[in-house]
Amino acid sequence: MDPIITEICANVKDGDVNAVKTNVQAAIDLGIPVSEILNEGMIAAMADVGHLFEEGECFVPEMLIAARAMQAGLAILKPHLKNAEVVSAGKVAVGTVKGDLHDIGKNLVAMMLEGAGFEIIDLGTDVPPEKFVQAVREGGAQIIAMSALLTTTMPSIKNTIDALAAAGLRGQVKVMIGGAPVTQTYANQIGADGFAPDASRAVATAKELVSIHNG
Ligand code: B1M
Repeated sequence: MDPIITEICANVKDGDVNAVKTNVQAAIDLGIPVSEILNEGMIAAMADVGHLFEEGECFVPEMLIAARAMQAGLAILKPHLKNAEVVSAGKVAVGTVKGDLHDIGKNLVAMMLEGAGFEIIDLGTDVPPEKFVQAVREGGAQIIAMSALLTTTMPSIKNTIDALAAAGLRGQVKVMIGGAPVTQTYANQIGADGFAPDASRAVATAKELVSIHNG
């Protein structure tokens, strides 16, 4: 691994925003693939922070500081996440479900989808089912993309699917889900149309769902 990637990983863990910005830009300038900077540098750092948290060796403030550094790096990577391939337009409402404040994965999914040509309605975090319903009814979203990072907020995904059904909209929107504790099995159980384990596969899933949606 290029030493700069190891450095970016350490910078994110330390929450050193300036060093992350400088080193991510330097890595891009060196021609290191964006996927390597993202996966082996930045996402790996957040995984480490998560392990430290589990072991009681770091706490919520440290997680927040690392998250802020990660977001700073993502802002620099964003223009480079664009996919050259042009896809048919689709409108996706993206949000982290009710009760859940984690937004890095959701932002990454939104960026990758945007880069792949999708129109994004970003509903933010802690999104109640009725806001997703509104995004379909008034915003014309063809896909609802829900992220959940906590086992305790996974039921909010199912509640949102139920709310779409209760509003009579389930037949006109595709639902895709993801986030660390979410699995394909869970997606099948609750009647979601698609699942993706990471942001790049979220693009493939959204493309598939749009083509089904458009018949
Ligand atoms: Co939180 N947190 N956190 N946290 N946090 C986790 C998720 C945790 C696993 C840490 C741990 O214990 N190891 C744990 C959850 C345990 C569980 O439920 N099983 C946890 C906990 C417990 C908590 C609190 C309850 C802590 C507390 O207060 N006691 C609290 C809850 C607050 C709330 O939401 N109500 C909390 C708070 C926070 C912070 C606010 C401090 C901060 C979030 C800041 C922010 O997001 N702006 C934070 C962080 C940073 C984390 C960890 C360390 C990192 C998360 C992250 O950003 N990962 C996390 C540990 C971990 O994940 N290893 C942890 C990087 C990101 C790129 O990955 O979001 O998984 P991820 O997204 C991936 C894929 O999952 C996928 O694509 C992305 C990669 O390509 N993906 C999708 C995501 N959404 C998708 C949607 C799709 C498709 C793919 O389609 C729609």
